[in-house]
Amino acid sequence: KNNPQPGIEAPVPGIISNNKLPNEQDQILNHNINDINLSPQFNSKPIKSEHRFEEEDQEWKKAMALFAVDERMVVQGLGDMGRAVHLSGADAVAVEEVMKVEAFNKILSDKISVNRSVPDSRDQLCTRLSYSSSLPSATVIIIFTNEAWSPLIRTIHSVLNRSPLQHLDEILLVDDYSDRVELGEKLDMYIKYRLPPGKVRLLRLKSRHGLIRARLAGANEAKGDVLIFLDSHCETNHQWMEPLLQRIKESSSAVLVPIIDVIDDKTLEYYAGNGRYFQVGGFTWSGHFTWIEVSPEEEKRRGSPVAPTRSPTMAGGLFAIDRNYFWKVGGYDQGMDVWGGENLEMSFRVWMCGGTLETMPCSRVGHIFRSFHPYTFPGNKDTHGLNTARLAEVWMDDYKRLFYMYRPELEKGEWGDVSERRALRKQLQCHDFRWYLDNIFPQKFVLDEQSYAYGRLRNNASTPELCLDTLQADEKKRYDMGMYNCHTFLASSQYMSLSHTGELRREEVCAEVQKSHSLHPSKVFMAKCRGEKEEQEWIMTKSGHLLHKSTNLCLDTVGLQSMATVSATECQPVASQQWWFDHYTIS
Ligand code: UD2
Ligand code: MN
Repeated sequence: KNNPQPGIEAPVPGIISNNKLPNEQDQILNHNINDINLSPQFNSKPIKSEHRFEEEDQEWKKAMALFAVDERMVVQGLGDMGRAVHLSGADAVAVEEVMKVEAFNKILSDKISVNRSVPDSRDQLCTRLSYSSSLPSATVIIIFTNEAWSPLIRTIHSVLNRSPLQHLDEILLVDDYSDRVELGEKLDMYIKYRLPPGKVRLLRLKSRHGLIRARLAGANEAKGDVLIFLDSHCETNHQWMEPLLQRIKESSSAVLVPIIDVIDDKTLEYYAGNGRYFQVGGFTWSGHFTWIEVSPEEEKRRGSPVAPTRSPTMAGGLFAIDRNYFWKVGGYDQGMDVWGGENLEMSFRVWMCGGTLETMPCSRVGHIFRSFHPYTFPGNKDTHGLNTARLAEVWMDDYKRLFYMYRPELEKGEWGDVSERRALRKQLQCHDFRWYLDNIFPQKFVLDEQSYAYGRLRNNASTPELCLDTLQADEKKRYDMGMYNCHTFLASSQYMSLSHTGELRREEVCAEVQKSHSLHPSKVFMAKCRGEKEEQEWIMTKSGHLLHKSTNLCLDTVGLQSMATVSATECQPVASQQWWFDHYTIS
């Protein structure tokens, strides 16, 4: 029912102190549901009008009864200042089950006030910045499909509590055809009786649109000068909106993202990080969003750790854009379904067509990163794959070859009609993808361009011929490189490059030799490329040896037990040390 495809991953939240201050201690909740106090924010009930019609009076009573059920669950002070909460007893058992359905701890979320406070996670320098009193107005667009009640309501309250209301035109909720009961009449009543009049509006879509078309529907209705999109499980931080509006006032083609703070899916802790450290957006050739470090060049260019920081891509859910610029630069691709890919599409498009994409370090918003999507994917389609194929066809020029190497099944062309998007690119006279790589993301490794040799790395000491292979390892962790029968086509698991800087590498990981004082051979393992000369440098000799520079050992298949790992050993003129790449860019 739910989609096993993971959502985006959380960024590294900076250094978090293990020695928490007394007021930062985790909370442990083991209570009896009958002795809890009502949270104070619920005590101020709306005033009952004297001349209320009977019908409305009935509705009001019904609403109050419904809200009272939620209010009784709330434990005062729980999770305040974003503190972690650990449930114990029967609750703890139930949590395990709920996490499998909701992908986050709904039981705990329901107990935490929708108005809870969060720690100010900003860099100290942020408090010294000042913002214009005449900022553009903003419409905050929150789309959702079957979102759980309490995170959605908490998102709304956090915006109301921590935004400059004079600049908030309205919060526009877009319900993407939810069927959870509480998101029906109860939500209408909540907006009517619990939220400030005129600030929150709900748009209900008549069919499932998917997040991309849902955002388009919201943008169509919005009246603010600036559109700010949020996911439906966020908590905004102090002064989160001002830096975004200020920057757009200065540059209307700047598309801005806040730093996305992590709200723990289980304890609902709002991680404060260390203020200064944050990551920006990258991508993989397989078409996925990744978090990357701010490059040293960008650190120099921006001048200050709290200045707008250029980001090659964005995660997608949380961003601000001038409303007119949003439409001018092409809105979104209407042909994209449900989830995935639209964030890279917009990132490439904005950069290639004259805009900028920047992280505003003084704007921070927390987000619950869920490990799967707690909603359906109609038709069980791989919408991330199909949407990404659309963007590759429109924006990536020849570089789409690298995407299709990872996703050969998508090359068949079920992505539909992209002619309108290609026309848009032409009409806007955008740069090409090569320009984007050279200028916006120069540190991105292009497997077959920045290499002396690339393709399968073959060794024929045994028959059939073997190729270096990841053996399906999880490339996020350090792993041992193995050998496997060579594939007849160039599969991504066997793709290796010998880079211009001497790395024997894949997209993100580089080969290293395990230092050992005892007997050879030494293990060869793959670890994150560090751009460091010593441990990750290899030399290809005329005789086809691959010599690891710092150990003076050669890549060797000798003594290969199973088809498991490959090793490095003393260099000798033997077949087990002779290697061939499929392609050489030098002779
Ligand atoms: C990330 C983005 C998300 C989106 C996605 C790529 C962040 C924090 N989140 O995934 O916004 O850009 O990458 O596509 O950057 N929704 C609908 N209709 C649907 C499906 C989803 O309205 O058919 C809503 C959903 O309720 C949520 C939002 O879209 O509010 C994003 O969905 P998600 O939270 O499952 O995506 P996430 O955070 O893994
Ligand atoms: Mn999300």
